[in-house]
Amino acid sequence: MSLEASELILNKDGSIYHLGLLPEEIANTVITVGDPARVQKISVHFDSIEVKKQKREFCTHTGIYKGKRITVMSTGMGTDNIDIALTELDALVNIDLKAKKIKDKLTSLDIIRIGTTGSIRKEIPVGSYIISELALGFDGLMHYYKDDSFLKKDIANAFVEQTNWSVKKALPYVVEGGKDLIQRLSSDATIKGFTATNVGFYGPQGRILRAEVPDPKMNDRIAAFEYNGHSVTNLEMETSGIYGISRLLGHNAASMNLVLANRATGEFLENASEMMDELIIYTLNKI
Ligand code: R1P
Repeated sequence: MSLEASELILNKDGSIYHLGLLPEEIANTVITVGDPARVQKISVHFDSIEVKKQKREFCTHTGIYKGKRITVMSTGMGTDNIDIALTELDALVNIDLKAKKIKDKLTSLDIIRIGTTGSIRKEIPVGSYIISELALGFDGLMHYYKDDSFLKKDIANAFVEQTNWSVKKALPYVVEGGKDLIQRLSSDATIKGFTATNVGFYGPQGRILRAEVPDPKMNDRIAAFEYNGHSVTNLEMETSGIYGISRLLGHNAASMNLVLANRATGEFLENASEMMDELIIYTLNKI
């Protein structure tokens, strides 16, 4: 049975709808970043670049770094974009776009996020590199898919109970990253973390400029949560979606994040650009 034109949407040139990419234009190792400007900061290190494409917030470069073919792609901000980016990346490798049929032999991608984040713990200072072993999704994305077998329900339940999480928000979910990939990317230079993914940057992360939030102590309660040795380390906006969709579709994912802000001390990193360059080179040399 082939997929309907309304479900698997292709552009006139046969490329996938939002990413604007053809199957041959992506590598099996994909680096994702939030900021489109970060794509060039990564591909500048490539020995050669074969593809440069941009559609909406999805800017993609594919090239060779030290003999390895790598794609780097921006996703924009948020797990709503991650749903699109990862589902379409999967379609590029696992669906025959011409026949509109799922392939018999499936391909597993390595998906590595290089992002920025805020720490909620005093002991994880700005300038740290956090690699997420687990993600805590406040975004609700994974509740829209049937398979929930890989979700860590005991941790999510304990979180809801301990923090008295408001029922007006989406039910939090917990999902693991790809263990082997995380191990390969870890070293003394990185801190293993449990990353909470929020649906926004201001109210959803407890930032108050003009609009009040119902629970100004939310981040303290998130930081106080502990279950079987798991404590939340940082907040950002993509990792739970990347880990969730990757698990769902059989890909390996790891999320590396530079700590720009420390929400517990109020500090913000001054040499963010240099430290991001270091994280980029570190990651390129490990994958
Ligand atoms: C917010 O400023 C954005 O920065 C972080 C958050 O997850 C969110 O996307 O990541 P990126 O720097 O990768 O965009």
